[in-house]
Amino acid sequence: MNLKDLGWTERFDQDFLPFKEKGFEPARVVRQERDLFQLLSAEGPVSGVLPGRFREVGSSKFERPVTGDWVAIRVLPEEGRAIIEEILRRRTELARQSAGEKTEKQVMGANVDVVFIVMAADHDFNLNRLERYLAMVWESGAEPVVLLNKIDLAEDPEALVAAIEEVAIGADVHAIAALDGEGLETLSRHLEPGKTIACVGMSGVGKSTLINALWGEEKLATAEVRESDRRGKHTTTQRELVQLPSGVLMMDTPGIRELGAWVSGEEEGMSHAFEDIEELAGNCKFRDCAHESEPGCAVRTAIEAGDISEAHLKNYQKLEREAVMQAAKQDKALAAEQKRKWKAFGKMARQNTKNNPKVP
Ligand SMILES: Nc1nc2c(ncn2[C@@H]2O[C@H](COP(=O)(O)OP(=O)(O)OP(=O)(O)O)[C@@H](O)[C@H]2O)c(=O)[nH]1
Ligand SMILES: [Mg+2]
Ligand SMILES: [Zn+2]
Repeated sequence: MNLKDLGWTERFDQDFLPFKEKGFEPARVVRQERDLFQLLSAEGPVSGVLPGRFREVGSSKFERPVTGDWVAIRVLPEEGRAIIEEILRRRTELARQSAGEKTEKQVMGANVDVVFIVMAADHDFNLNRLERYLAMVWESGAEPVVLLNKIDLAEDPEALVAAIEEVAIGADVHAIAALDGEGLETLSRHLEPGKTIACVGMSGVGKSTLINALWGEEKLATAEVRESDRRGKHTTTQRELVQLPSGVLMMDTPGIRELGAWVSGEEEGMSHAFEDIEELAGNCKFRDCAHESEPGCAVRTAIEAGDISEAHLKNYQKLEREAVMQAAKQDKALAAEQKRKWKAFGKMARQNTKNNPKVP
C-alpha cells in the first residue's frame, strides 16, 4: 500500500525523518477501541498499543492518538502487533472543548481535509448548532461543507438551503438524499483519492448512510430514527476511517449527544476560529499585508515554522473574501439607508437655516 493513498503528504516526510532514523515506520490510525488502535501502514493493517508513558496518571504531556493520526510505530513481528511510539504533528485537528471542571480539549479526529457537516431536512434543522459546527471546523484547519440530507422528506428544501447559506459563509452547501443517492454527484469535487473527509452531525442525520451510498455498498451499520421524536439511536459508536473504492478516505463519527458542552465558538463565532491569524497579522510589517510574498510577513513566517497550516490561512482568506462580499451587499443597503438619512438631514438643515440664518 502506498502511504500517499492513505493521506500522507510531503510535510510528514520532513517530520518523520528523526523517527525513520530510529527504525520506526509510519502508520495511520483508522480505528480506536479503548487502548487498542487499528492502524494501516505501507505493509497493511496492524494493531497498535501505547507504551506505558501514555497511560501515566495525570500526564497530559503525552496526548493520545485519535482516528486520523499519523503515528510512528515499532513493529513487533513475533507478537503480530506494534508499539505506537510517537504521534506526528497534526495537519488539522478537529476538537471541541468539553466543559468540565476546567475546559479540556477533546480531539475528535486528526489530519482531516474536509468536514461534511450533515444536517437532516426533516427534524434536525438548527442554525445555531450549525454555526457551532462551522466554528469548530474552521478552527480545525479543515474545509467545512454543509450537507442538507433527507431532502426527500422536506417540503421546501430550497428555502432550507437558502437559510443555511446565510449562516454558512465561505462554505459549500449541498442538498442531498443519501438514501436514494440524490445529489451525490455534486460532492465529486471533494472526493479525491488520498483526501480525508470526516462526517459530523447529530445522531440519525444519515452520516453512515451517506458513506455507504458513496461506497456503493452497505458497509456501515445504520438504523431507523425513533418514530416518537425523529432522533437517531447512536448507531455508530466509534470514529472510523475507511477507504472508498474511489480512493477517498471517509471518517464516520458517532452523532454527538449533547452540544451544550460546546464552549468554543459559541459567542465568539467565526473570528474566534482565526484568532491566531489575526493576532499574527498584527505583527506583519505592512498593515494591509495579504500574507502572500510581502516582506516582514508574520503569518508566512508562522506557516514556514509550522505553527499554523497553509490550509488554515487559505480558509481564513476564503472566509474573508466572502465576508467582504457580504459586507458589500450590506453596504449597498446601508448606503441607501444613509442616503435616505442624509436627505432627511439635509431637509432638516435647510429648514434650520431658514429659521436661523446665522447658522452656516
Ligand atoms: N428518507 C431518508 N432517510 C434517510 C436518508 N439518509 C439516511 N436516512 C435514514 O436515516 C436513518 C439514520 O441514518 P444513519 O446513517 O444511521 O445516521 P447516522 O448519522 O449515521 O447516525 P449515528 O450513527 O447514530 O450518529 C436511517 O434509517 C437511514 O435510512 C435520506 O436521504 N432520506
Ligand atoms: Mg452512523
Ligand atoms: Zn502578512
